[in-house]
Amino acid sequence: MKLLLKGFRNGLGAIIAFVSWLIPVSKIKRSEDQQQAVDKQTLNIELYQFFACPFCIKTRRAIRRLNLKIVTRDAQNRQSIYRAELLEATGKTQVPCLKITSGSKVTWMLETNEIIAYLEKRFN
Ligand SMILES: N[C@@H](CCC(=O)N[C@@H](CS)C(=O)NCC(=O)O)C(=O)O
Repeated sequence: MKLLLKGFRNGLGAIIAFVSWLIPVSKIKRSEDQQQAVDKQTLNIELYQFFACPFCIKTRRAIRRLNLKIVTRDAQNRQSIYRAELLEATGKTQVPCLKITSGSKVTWMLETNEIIAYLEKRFN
């Protein structure tokens, strides 16, 4: 039963991911210099996520709209080192989670709305 529910959730998530991919996003346009500066900053940001999670899909759409090159890390696969990292850092495997590295300081940010608000404030 649990396995069936999990399969249904993942299937539904995959459909949402596909539909979201089909719906175009209107991306923010920047000058080449501005975009390069933003790209440099986003080298220090990673999104820990599941491919078919609706919260992650919403976050990825915001990232696309903000025209950010943020690398995604798969935290779904039980063997994934990123899942282990996430668990060690936050005490849970909740996604999406944004990892922000600033020098030696690392911040792990949970909650979709908080992540999107942070990215919009920093890069809008
Ligand atoms: N309140 C959270 C909810 C996120 C959430 O429920 N994520 C699910 C995946 S869709 C999750 O992380 N499940 C795995 C877990 O909690 O270990 C948000 O808005 O980001």
